[in-house]
Amino acid sequence: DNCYSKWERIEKVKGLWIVRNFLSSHKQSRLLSSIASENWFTQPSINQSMRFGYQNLPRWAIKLSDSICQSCSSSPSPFLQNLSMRYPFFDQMITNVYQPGEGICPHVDLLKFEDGIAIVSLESSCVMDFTLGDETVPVLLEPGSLVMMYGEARYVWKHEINRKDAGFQSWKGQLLDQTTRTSITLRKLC
Ligand code: AKG
Repeated sequence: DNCYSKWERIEKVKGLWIVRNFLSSHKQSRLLSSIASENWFTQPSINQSMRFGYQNLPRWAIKLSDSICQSCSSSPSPFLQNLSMRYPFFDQMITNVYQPGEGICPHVDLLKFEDGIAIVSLESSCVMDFTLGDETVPVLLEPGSLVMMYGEARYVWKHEINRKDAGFQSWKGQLLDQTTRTSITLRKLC
């Protein structure tokens, strides 16, 4: 099906796009089961799993990568259309599990990764802040959403998730109900 209309450009941050309903709730559950069956997160001290190399990606990550690629090919962004011809599309994956109150400090992704980075969000909604100088652009990441970053969004703006304030985050004046959040970040090594 054509995902064209689902792509939303975050105007203030050049190169930042989101597909809010990228994964149906059924697909989100299936993905969470696949992640659970990897047995990566059996101890509370382990909250991240990384895979390097296309061959080392789990089957579900390859399927996810394929569907992101397909969606990019029919996106309104010429950059993403062109990116969809890259092969492999992604060859590195990080799955992160964040407990309430946990986030990630402001950063620009390492230069060893090519342009064109995907983040798929599962479970708890959160706000990701994009910052450049004294400007901050908050973006709500709902479960099942896909974010694509390239160009300025990837190389110039920092991104962060700050859930530290006593575990609270708000969006448009509403407190977000914070639970565990799982994310899958897909990238390609240079
Ligand atoms: C990173 O791993 O560099 C991230 O920014 C992860 C973001 C996320 O978990 O949503």
